[in-house]
Amino acid sequence: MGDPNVERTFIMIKPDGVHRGLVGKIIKRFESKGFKLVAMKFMWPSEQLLRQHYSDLSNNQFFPGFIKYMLSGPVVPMVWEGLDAVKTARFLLCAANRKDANPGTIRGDLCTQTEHSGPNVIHGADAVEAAEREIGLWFTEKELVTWTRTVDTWVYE
Ligand code: IDP
Ligand code: MG
Repeated sequence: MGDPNVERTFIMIKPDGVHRGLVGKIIKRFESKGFKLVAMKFMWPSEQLLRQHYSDLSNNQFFPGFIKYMLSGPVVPMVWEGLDAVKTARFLLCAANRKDANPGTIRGDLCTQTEHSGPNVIHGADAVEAAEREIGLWFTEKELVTWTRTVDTWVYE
């Protein structure tokens, strides 16, 4: 186990989050939680990249519709670093299915309809290994910025 303070997670604002103008609000949640931004892009992903990213879902009946949704606009892939970043980010997101997402969480507050779990604003890696794989898919090593927040010298002794 590495130092949990430097765990990294992969987060992506999905097309509905971008179309609905929720980018700033979502980024704010991670900043407020004390996470440090390591990388971020604004891009319209290729179908190939999305199929690679979501390869474990490809046998599901909903997959073709899901890919169409994910191709419906640009997305904001990001890497955030912090204490237990993967697990903590999943708590901030909450359940994929909107009716199970608690108020106060990103999905609970921002997802609108409740009958299925399609457009749900945000993706978050569900394990450390998944985060590493996903970071490698969306970012080059050079795009991951190593920096120290000046505030950290006050927060962490
Ligand atoms: P997660 O995003 O919380 O990790 P997963 O079950 O891993 O949830 O599913 C990945 C994504 O696939 C979901 O966020 C959602 O956008 C989509 N998805 C999952 N189940 C369904 C479904 O039954 N219909 C449509 N889309 C689905
Ligand atoms: Mg998942």
